[in-house]
Amino acid sequence: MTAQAQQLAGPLSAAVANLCAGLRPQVSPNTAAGFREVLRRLSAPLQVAVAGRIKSGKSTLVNALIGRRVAPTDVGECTRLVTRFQYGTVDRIEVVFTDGRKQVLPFDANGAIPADLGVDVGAVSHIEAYLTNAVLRDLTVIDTPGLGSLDAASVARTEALLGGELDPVSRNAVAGAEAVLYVVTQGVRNDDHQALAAFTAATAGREAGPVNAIAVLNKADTIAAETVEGSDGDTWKAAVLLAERQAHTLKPRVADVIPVIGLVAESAETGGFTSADADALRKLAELDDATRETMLISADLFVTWECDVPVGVRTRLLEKLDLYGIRCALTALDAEPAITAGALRRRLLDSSGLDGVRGKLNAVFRSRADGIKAAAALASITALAGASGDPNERQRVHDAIEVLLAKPEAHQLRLLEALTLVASGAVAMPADLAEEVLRFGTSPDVAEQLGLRGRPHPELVAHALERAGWWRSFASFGATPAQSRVAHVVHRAYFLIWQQLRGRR
Ligand SMILES: Nc1nc2c(ncn2[C@@H]2O[C@H](COP(=O)(O)OP(=O)(O)OP(=O)(O)O)[C@@H](O)[C@H]2O)c(=O)[nH]1
Ligand SMILES: [Mg+2]
Repeated sequence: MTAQAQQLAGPLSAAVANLCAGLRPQVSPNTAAGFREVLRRLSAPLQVAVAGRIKSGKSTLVNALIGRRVAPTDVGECTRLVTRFQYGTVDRIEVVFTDGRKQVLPFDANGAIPADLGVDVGAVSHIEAYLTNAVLRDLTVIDTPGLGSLDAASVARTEALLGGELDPVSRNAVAGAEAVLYVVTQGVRNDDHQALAAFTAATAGREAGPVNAIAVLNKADTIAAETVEGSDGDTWKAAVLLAERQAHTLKPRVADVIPVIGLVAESAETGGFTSADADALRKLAELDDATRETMLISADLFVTWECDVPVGVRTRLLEKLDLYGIRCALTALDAEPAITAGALRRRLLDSSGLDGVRGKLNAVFRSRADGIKAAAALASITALAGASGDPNERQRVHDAIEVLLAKPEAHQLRLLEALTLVASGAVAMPADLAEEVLRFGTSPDVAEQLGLRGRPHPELVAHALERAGWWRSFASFGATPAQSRVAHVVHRAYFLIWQQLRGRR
């Protein structure tokens, strides 16, 4: 128990682990087996699924985040399988079959998962990749096949893996994702219900919301700036504007939408961008302006136009950076002709927006891993008890959870639950109140949670107290029972902020 307790993400996970361990002797063997799985998962790193439409660049982004080109992109059988990237002390790939068998696989010559596995893919449940990369120490990244693909089998596999406790196979095999990084491209418009449906499928029934879901607007380099009003023809500015608009559509199902160029990020972060590439770019930067401009008009012209840099080298540059990345590199070289290959790589990384994605992952997932894991575990426990078919067992588990949630130290857990209820629409709230509640999920910064960023301290204190009072009376007089439950939690949240702020000065 102590070894396990050390790996728990924090006090909330520990409280739920205790609950789970305490209930285990009181439930049926089946439910107890499920609880054991919940306990095991509580002490593992946060599980983040990367989900989205087919060919939206999920695997490319996974590689960029891990810092290693290990997930196959574009072609191969693996793009139809779920792959879990988790921390290990030795690099190793395992194919897990639906009957539970496992088979170790060699990496291919480039250190990636081979495009062809050499096994019967129909019998494969998923792939486990254990890597020594430090990023994975506190985050397990799950690459998923594109949703919206015609291949119903891979969709079913993904849903089974991400969703579920109730599926007897995955109950024992793999646990579901606790958070989602949802990859969208320019295609998502205000009225794109299909995208939202795909999103719901990606989270496979588990409630997703601002607490455990982030979206990225990927392939930002391919956005036609002239189609985005206010962009002044600047691609990145267009991406930022578009991401804001998509956030408007997707919130509060996601905490935010962040623009990124996964391809450039991957090349810059995984060693894909080499000093030979930098040399080739240097040569291109020295071409006369007219030639350069012509070559940058299209990928076709870039490769076929007469110039000193060999066609093969240009094709490679295009594969690694696409035209936008090449343009960024040439601009950097114009400004600083003697720039080193390393510094050029850094510039490309900066232009990719990956730092923004990492920042969001930290702010939304890493800093709240304890709460997210604890909430997911509670949901699993509830689902397991519900599936047992025994009303007494269900009641016992329900009561135990209520006792846990009533404890003061479980406040953060109740707040996460309230956020998800409001975000998903399960508890209806007037728009202004919903927005106020959801602000608690947007940032760990107290002033921002109050909606008063940059305001003087006394104003924050007064506001927290005023809102605490308001929500308490709303809980008692103005609300439906479901709203009232949320309102009590919000009142408490304001009260705790008030206490904390008052103590500070
Ligand atoms: N221009 C551009 N191309 C990208 C970007 N990200 C990925 N791609 C390309 O898009 C194609 C698909 O990328 P993948 O990473 O395989 O996409 P995926 O979503 O994993 O695809 P499936 O797993 O088959 O659904 C590849 O050719 C990538 O090189 C990007 O930011 N910009
Ligand atoms: Mg893929």
